[in-house]
Amino acid sequence: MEHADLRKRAKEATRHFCIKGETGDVCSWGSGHINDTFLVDGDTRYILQRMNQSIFKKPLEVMENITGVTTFLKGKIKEAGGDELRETLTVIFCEDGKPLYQDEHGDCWRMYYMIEDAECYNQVETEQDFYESAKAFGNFGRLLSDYPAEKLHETIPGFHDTRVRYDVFLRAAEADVCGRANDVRKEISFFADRKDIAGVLGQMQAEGRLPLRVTHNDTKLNNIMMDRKTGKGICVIDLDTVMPGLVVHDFGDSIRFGASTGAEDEPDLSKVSLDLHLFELYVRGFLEGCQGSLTDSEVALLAMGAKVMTYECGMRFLTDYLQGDTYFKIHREGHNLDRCRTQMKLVADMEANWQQMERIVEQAAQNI
Ligand code: ADP
Ligand code: GN1
Ligand code: MG
Repeated sequence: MEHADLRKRAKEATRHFCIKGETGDVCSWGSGHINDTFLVDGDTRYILQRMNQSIFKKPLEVMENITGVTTFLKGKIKEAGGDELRETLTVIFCEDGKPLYQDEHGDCWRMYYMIEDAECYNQVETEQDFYESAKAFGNFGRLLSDYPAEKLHETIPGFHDTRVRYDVFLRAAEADVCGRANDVRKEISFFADRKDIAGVLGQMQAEGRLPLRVTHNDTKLNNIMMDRKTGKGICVIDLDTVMPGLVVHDFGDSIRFGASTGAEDEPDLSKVSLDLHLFELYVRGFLEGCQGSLTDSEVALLAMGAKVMTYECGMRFLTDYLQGDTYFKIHREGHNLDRCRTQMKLVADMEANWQQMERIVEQAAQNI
């Protein structure tokens, strides 16, 4: 759809929410891969999103999760004397009392307060930021440790079931609906050769060696707002995939995105490698944020979480490339392939530095 059209529809959608004062311009915002995000200008600024309904099939259930979790977090934030309007998302309800507005095309829109005086990054700019983001993501999971998990809907079934992801990837390579498979044989083999990685964590969970917790499941650096004044991770955003999951996945997803020396979509692979110093900082920050709430097995599997999530994400990008770029937003030809290759480079780096990664985790755990 023409961008101007969508913006017009976004502006129309704002009218249905209970908002303060006059609103001004509505413009495209952020660099998420999934939803269409807009900034609504005015005395109070808002974030408006058209939810991606081909991915989130039950938008109301997503919003039930988000209102449940944010209400719960607000209670904890108030108890600790924090600012409940900045330290978690605030869902703005519609005039009919619903947490989303469905327009005449069937599209679902939702709105939050814009978190002001805060920034989110697509790449680490300062080490301190990364460390603070780790503390905040660790703390986010800890705060939700007594959230009633049975109330949560599974918004994307099997979201981090890496084994299932592997099967879907193989089928996509076989079906080859876009005729792209021949040009990416090397990439396909990379994931197939390492298929054992896909089963490790699921197996540990099945054996009861890794607990299911309420996790975020999408902990990349641009899903956390960093306070401009204090430099702290002030608000964890993008709560669409808060579901029962593994804490090592949350840890790992942050590493694959943030502990890389290059952007997730960097086409020049010579710029992409795993930065062990950033890895160490994140381990320390995350453990600090978790405040001793992790089991020994969880700590012992943090490095594995990083490898599995990087492998899984790379495979998802390749699957999407093979299927014709229908899932992740792309902004150029071959965008998903570039993303896949950065993840492959990182997995290879992790393999090469495996013992060091494990040692870093061990030492950080001893010093906490
Ligand atoms: P997606 O699922 O597409 O990644 P997000 O919910 O992460 O969507 O939003 C996309 C981007 O919009 C974020 O990376 C961030 O830059 C911005 N954003 C989202 N919600 C807020 C908010 N409440 N305040 C400020 N910025 C936000
Ligand atoms: C998507 O929504 P966003 O852009 O924060 C994706 C994540 C991937 C990530 C890769 C719901 O995250 O799982 O790891 O892209 N979210 C969904 O950058 O699929
Ligand atoms: Mg996001």
